[in-house]
Amino acid sequence: MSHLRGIFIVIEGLDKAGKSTQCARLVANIRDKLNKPVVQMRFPDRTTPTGKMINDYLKGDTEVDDHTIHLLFSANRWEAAPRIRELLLNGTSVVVDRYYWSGIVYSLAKERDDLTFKWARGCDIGLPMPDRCFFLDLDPTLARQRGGGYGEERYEKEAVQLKVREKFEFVFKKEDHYHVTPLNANMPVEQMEKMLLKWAESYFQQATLSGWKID
Ligand code: DGP
Ligand code: NA
Ligand code: NA
Repeated sequence: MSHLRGIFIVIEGLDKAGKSTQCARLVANIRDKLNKPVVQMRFPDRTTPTGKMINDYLKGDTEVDDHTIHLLFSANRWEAAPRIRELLLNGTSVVVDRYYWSGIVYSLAKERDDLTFKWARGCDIGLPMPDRCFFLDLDPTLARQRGGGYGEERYEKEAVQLKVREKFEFVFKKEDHYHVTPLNANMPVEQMEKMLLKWAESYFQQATLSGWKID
């Protein structure tokens, strides 16, 4: 008897690129159209103790040193890693809204000489690797115009978003490019939804337990 492990999908992008919508729809489609068990997660998970500290920082209620907050975001992912592994091994797929790529780029956007790519990447080495990361790419000028503009949180400013986008491009060129598929997020929601579902469907078709491992 063989059973397939779940697939691990990450959706990355700038603020307001449509990640949350696409995650929710992909999860519903995997469950209802492909009839596979699936769980949706997001980082930062603001419900845990590290998540509460991160939330206070994002709201501007606290000031936290740049390295320290980077480590907290990373810890917020690490504390979920055993659950992600367990779900995948038990055959449940996992769709995640943001992952370590966000971790790197939001820190690199601060442009500190002592906060390097190597340091930022290092903290998340060893986390479960997704089968695929979809990067919903959207010009920050267009993103800003979406649904009421940016909110009030720390990074939700056009100048920051432009920097973050530049850093995403830099990071995807640098490493893990084979895990990442950039998608132009300036397309109708339904079209993007269909593309992601199609990808998941064909991935399930190709997959066999023997060919899959978690690294
Ligand atoms: P979200 O809940 O997806 O809107 O994310 C909240 C904000 O936190 C968003 O501006 C992106 C930022 N963010 C997400 N992950 C990380 C991370 O690992 N490090 C840093 N510095 N910022 C992050
Ligand atoms: Na946000
Ligand atoms: Na979001």
